[in-house]
Amino acid sequence: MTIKHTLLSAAASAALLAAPANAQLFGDEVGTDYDYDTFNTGFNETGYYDALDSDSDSFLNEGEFATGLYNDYDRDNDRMVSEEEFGVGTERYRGGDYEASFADYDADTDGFLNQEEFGQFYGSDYTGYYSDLDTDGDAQLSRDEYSTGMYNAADLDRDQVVTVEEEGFFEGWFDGDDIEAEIQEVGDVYED
Ligand SMILES: [Ca+2]
Ligand SMILES: [Ca+2]
Ligand SMILES: [Ca+2]
Ligand SMILES: [Ca+2]
Repeated sequence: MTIKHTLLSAAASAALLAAPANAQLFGDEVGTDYDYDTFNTGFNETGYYDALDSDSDSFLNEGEFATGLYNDYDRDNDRMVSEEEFGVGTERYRGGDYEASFADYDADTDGFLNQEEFGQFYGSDYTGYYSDLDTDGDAQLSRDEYSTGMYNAADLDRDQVVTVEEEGFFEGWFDGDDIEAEIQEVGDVYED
């Protein structure tokens, strides 16, 4: 997968800037399409990235990224990834055609992936995803690399606009839950 952010044409940006300021993605009521810059400004105000950056060095190392991924897969916040959550998360990040077998990673066959089991899955299926997001290749995700990567992941049709429908990618991200507390509870998932 190639992750590359292309700037919108000036005309398209101007049209988007003229759109209503109300934003569904970041909590208001009226749906709004997002170009990258508008998204990025709103995203940085949410504190989401800072919550993932648990050692506060302003980068996401691979462990911090994996913990955030686990937290996102775990839709119902019971700190376990069910088979259904596994399917939803994998389709969201990797697309509907991506093949990954839950049973391969549920080592104790209790029907859930805990952090250690998910870490095995991460190590086998996501390290390349992380390096794709790391566009400058320094083995760290900067704030911009992360927000660009997530924006592009949400932009399913790759038209450089995240429409209200495509915003479903971020469902549950900015719902007012204490993401920092969630991340602490998840703890370590993967160490490279
Ligand atoms: Ca960090
Ligand atoms: Ca769960
Ligand atoms: Ca980087
Ligand atoms: Ca799109």
